[in-house]
Amino acid sequence: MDITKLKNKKLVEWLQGWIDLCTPDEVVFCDGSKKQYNKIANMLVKAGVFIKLDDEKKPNSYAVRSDVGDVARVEERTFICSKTKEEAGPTNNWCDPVEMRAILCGKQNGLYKGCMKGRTMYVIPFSMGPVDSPISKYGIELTDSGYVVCNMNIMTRVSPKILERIDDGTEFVKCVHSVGAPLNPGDADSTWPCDAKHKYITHFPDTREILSYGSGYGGNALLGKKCFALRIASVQARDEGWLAEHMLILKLTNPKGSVKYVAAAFPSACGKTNLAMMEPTLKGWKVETIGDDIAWMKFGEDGRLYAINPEAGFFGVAPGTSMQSNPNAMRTVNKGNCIFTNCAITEDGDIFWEGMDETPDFCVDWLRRPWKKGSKAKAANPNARFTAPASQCPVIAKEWEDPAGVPISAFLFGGRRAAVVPLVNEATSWEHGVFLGATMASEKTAAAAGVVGELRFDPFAMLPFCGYHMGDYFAHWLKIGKKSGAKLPKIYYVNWFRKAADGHWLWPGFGENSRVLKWVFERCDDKADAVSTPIGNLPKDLDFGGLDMPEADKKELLSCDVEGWKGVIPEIKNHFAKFGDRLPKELNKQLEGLEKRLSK
Ligand code: O2Y
Ligand code: MN
Repeated sequence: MDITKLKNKKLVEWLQGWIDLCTPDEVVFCDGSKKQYNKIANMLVKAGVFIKLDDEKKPNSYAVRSDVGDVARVEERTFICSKTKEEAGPTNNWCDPVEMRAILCGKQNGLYKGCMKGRTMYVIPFSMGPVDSPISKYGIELTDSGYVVCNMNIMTRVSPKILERIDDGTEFVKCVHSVGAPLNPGDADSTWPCDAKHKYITHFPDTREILSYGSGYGGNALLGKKCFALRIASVQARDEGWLAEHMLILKLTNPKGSVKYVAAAFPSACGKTNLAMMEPTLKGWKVETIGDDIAWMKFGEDGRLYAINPEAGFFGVAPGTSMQSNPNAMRTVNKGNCIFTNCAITEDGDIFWEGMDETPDFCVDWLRRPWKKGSKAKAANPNARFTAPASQCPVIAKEWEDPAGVPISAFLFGGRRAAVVPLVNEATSWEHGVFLGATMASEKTAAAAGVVGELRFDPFAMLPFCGYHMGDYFAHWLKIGKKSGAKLPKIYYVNWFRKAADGHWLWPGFGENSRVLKWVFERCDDKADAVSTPIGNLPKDLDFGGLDMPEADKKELLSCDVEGWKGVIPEIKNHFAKFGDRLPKELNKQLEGLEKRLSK
């Protein structure tokens, strides 16, 4: 494929405009084929960017190390460029779209001007979600990073078919990415080119555009993920009446073979991938994975919300992942076909990170230094990642790519709370559930002993990912609940991280979380009892069978700490105040109701 074969004038103009501005030496259209992936990966190996791992340990897999100044998403350099600051709201960085375009695309000294000199521009046509699903959407990412091309091949569906559709007029999200490191003839290239001092991750919701400059890492550069599937998609979802959420999707099967689908929102680093691939300890119960990070949901004709996972791979946090914490993630990466970013490399050509089941005596750390067992320094960067095809997950549900999506029965919200918040709490209504989502929070620092730490609110786990005013986002959730004929999921707030006054964990977590899923499942069928409390419905009984736990701990996990909740109210008020008059009145009513019930 080349640009001369395209017939869509607008598409050609867009593409040619970027070629003219970025002046790459070459333009390559990506087709998602194994052949092209291998060709680019081999080229990256030759350039010293990719390190081929041992084919017995990790078949067809590569390690790559980033620049030390480019190891994570950069929220402070992430901008929503809506027409007005008010539209972006108090939780986003805003920049005037005209100003941002001048900084990035100015014909005289815009950052993109000549930024791909000496490099190849790759044109990646991709689908978020199964091709042809009514819930999926298309994008094209232009990038000068071979690393990004390989990762996008795993994380999204790349295909010439999508370019054909776009050429035929199907709408698409325009994504442009440059590492910001042009090369003059004779310049030596870096193994991780970037412009660490001038990063811009920018979103133009009105024109459905993403312009990313300076970083080659994860969420900053793989533009299908956080930039498109959450920030731009949340705006599309608002305008079109659906939901784009930072949620895992799991399939839960009970011992009788009956199935329900659950979607769950937790802030980053709260174990979403672990829950999505969990091995239940409860006999006869089964969890299978549909997605581990993002859910797009639309109403079906039956009034239920149907969810797809818009992604095709996992970009999982490596440190802490082990056969103990997430055996199915380990099995997924052990099948190979993965990219490991900022992990350590062992002497026998395998990968290592902190928390893995076995620690090698020696390895080379992510900063390329020799590393010895017992060293103080971390072998892997704390935000080291594996990029793995979802299809390789041993517990991937057979319907994970069903274009129709899966019907959601329950939403789970949660955060890390050492005190006050019970193990599970059921919302009494949709509005109450939206209140629970809007007040999602974790303690700022790891609170030790039953102490109420200062809270960091992360509504719906969307704080860094909502592409518009969060007050309007709450209103959108409330509007979804008012859709006529809607058969809405039930809503729950869970907390796996409660500690007792002496500092011990009250709940074992991991596979034992299946006990909470069982209660949720049975509540959805009206088959489990609950106790009404000021904060919501708590389990009358939970299946603790076979768990060696003090009765006092069980009681503490399942009771309403009235005094503790009274202490949280002022923090919720401060949090709500941020949204000014865009905070829906229903949420203030919920807060007043809670306050009244607590003081009865
Ligand atoms: O640091 C990054 O670029 C990745 S952040 C990320 C990756 C996968 C899933 N979730 C997240 C997140 O921050 O929520
Ligand atoms: Mn995430």
